[in-house]
Amino acid sequence: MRELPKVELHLHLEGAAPPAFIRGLAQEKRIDISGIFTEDGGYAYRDFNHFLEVYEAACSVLTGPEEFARLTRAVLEESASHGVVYTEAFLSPDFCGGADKGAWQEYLAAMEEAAASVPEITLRGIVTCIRHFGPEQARKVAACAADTADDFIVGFGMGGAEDVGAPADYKWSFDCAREAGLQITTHAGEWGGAKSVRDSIEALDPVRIGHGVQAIDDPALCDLLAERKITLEVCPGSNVFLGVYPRLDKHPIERLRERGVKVTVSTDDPPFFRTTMTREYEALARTFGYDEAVFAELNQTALDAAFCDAATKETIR
Ligand code: ES4
Ligand code: ZN
Repeated sequence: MRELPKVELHLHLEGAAPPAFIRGLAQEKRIDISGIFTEDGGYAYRDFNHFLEVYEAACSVLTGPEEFARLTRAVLEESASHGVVYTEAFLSPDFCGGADKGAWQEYLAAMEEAAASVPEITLRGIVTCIRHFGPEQARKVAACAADTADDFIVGFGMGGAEDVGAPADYKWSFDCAREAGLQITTHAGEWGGAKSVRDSIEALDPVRIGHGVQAIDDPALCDLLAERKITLEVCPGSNVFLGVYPRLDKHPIERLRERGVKVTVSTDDPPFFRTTMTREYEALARTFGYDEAVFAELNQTALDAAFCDAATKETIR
């Protein structure tokens, strides 16, 4: 399972930071974030909102472009070791100099150069705003995204607390990014129900949705997703770890697939959820009987929905 070539579309770069890497940087910089670690060296948090706080604390040791270059190398080497050949990572100007355009360009250059040093895997970036930082900050993030749209920065998205504000509050940012040529995804239907997916589609017109799994509760919405071929970036391990579903056998990934919804598999924030792409595949094989043919289909769906250009896709196929 580990060797099987994999395409991953939903990975938060900072959220993929190995805890030992973050702890090492904290020691180097004499920043005390010892409270965010468990005794066995993992990340410690109680629930999703606390996760977002711990996530920010971990990011506080990523103080400059060089730290992000080191992070990028560490994350890509780990992904490549699980057979991932192509990955799209959410990159956050908010954690890279506070969504200042000049700073963002420097951080981005460092990440892109670092990615080129790991040739076993192709990385593309999705600039992401953070919903609970508010619409005004999101506009600054969108400006950074629009400013750096190219062959590497291929998308724009939104993560963070799904219960803060409404998708429509972020419409200006998404339109700005789209006009710059970026493709659109947004987190929805992880916590906010099927309504959150519907509202996001109406307000932001995404071609992909991060999670989106709660759409299963609204059959007409599933039909709409299938019809429009809106691809879901499903993160089963993340959903089970955070308690969106009590166990993988209750997770709707297979029911969505049966209904004709385009689904793909990703890890979200692997060390936070104690997962890897290998573990995701093993768990899906065990629980739903997924075999090589199903994994080939999931990877083809992911490649079809990837935001990179056609020539890049050819090098992955
Ligand atoms: C997230 Cl803002 C952010 N970062 C990492 N993982 C996330 N999941 C949802 N929002
Ligand atoms: Zn996510």
